[in-house]
Amino acid sequence: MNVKDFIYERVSKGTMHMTLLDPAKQSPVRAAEMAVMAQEMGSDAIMVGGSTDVTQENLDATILAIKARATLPVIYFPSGAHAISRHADAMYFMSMLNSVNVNHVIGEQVKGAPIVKMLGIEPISMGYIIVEPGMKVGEVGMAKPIPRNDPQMAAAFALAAEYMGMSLVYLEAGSGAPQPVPSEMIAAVKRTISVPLLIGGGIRDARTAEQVRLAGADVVVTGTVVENGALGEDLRQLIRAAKGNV
Ligand code: 1GP
Repeated sequence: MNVKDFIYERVSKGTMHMTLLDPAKQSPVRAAEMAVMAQEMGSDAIMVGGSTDVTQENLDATILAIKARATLPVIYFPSGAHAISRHADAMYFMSMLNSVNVNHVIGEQVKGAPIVKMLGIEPISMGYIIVEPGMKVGEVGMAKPIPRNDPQMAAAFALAAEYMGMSLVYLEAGSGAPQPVPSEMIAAVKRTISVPLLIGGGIRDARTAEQVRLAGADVVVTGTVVENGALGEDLRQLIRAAKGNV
């Protein structure tokens, strides 16, 4: 089964949890340990990516190390066409829809598409929408973040993504955001679209993960909480809350 079908089937049964690992933030060996731990604690897939300092070398090495030890699907979450790994099970083929820089909307994608085809990686189309505060990814991507008090604007962006044929929509508050995407915004987007909705940024505890799930997330994404070494019982509780089997 390809990874897109896996995601679609899995979200039809309930909310998923995905663990994001940034290849620039730890050694490949450590990333693999974190992936194994996340898998044991119930995470459903590993995303690999980061806004800065991802190179072909650290990307390949990290994905290979993870795949040698974990059995979860590994999905590349790119920040551009400068690094693309043939070792990933799939990659998000994504457009930052609210960037003011056309390079992040379609430029990197034009550079990357022939490489993805040549390497035979499964592309999963995704509309990527930055919500305030946006953090590093909003800055690097030159996003005009969706105001936190404007759920209708988020819903309109998400619906445009679906109408353009994108298979997934990702609302991103930015890694390390003080608060996640607001629940009212998640709910408004969920009511509007029919493709799976990913929510990430600022989800660090079980209570927040549960709020995000109850608001309508199909996939809850966490990164920092694993990077910070919270690999014990707290992570298990967070993943349970994200998936609803608390
Ligand atoms: C990145 O939003 C995710 O796309 C991860 O955010 O690091 O805050 O979990 P955190």
